Amino acid sequence: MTGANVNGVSIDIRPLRDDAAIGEDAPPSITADLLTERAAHALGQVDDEGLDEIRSLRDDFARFMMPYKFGIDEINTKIGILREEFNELHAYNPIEHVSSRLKTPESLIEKLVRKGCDPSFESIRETITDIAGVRVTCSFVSDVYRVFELITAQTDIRLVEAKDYIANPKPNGYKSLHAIVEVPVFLSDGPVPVRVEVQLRTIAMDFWASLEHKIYYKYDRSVPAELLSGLKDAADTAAQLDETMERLHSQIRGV
Ligand code: 0O2
Repeated sequence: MTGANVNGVSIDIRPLRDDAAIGEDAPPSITADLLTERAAHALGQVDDEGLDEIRSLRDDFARFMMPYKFGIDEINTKIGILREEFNELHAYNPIEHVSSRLKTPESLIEKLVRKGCDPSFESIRETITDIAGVRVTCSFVSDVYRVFELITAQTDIRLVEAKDYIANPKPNGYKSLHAIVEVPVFLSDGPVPVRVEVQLRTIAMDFWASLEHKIYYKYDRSVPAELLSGLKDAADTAAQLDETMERLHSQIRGV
């Protein structure tokens, strides 16, 4: 077997780097470029029934993930409204930057394994609370708490859990305020409560967390002690900067 149709996509099953066989005029498809020889061989063993199962699993997964995307849309709309209102009516805006992401299948599987979670959709829904994530970056620590209050006080939002890593930083120095919220998403057959993790932090905390995240993955979670201690120092410096900025901000505003 040299070709297959998986999930409606034509797959050219030829070993990796078999450039001569692919030829310059080969039509675009998920070709040998993307498949290792082993993966190509494994795919070649899948019969029609197997392909149907793969297709059905793909559809179930897409159906499972879809509400999370809509949950992100709902939270982004809420934050966008707050942001616009502050811009229009107030002298300054507490929200500097907003980003969002759906957890990748790889990251989801890694977390399932790490948490020893049963691989059923029901238990994934219960255990993995950051499949949908929205990150809000604020200028000052007081803004972080203010935006948290404004979001969680909305009547259609249910606060499932708050993790205050600003008051109680993680041992590595990580600071952020996490709100796991449930927001209703209105699908054609009715409303579905969807969990979204909203991470709120200052610019300094965000700067630190992005670097730490990169280092953590670069060293595959076994970060050398020297770097860990450097990161902890940097977290302390970031915290001092936040304190100073907050003080100056209060002075300017005459608080
Ligand atoms: P990604 O790549 O951002 O999706 P946990 O057991 O801590 O992994 P849990 O119980 O969901 O999971 O805890 P928590 O504390 O709410 O962590 C969820 C997310 O917060 C993480 O998702 C990170 O985005 C962020 N986070 C938590 N701790 C740290 C940290 O020490 N450093 C950085 N940079 N980010 C952190 P993921 O799935 O780990 O990663």
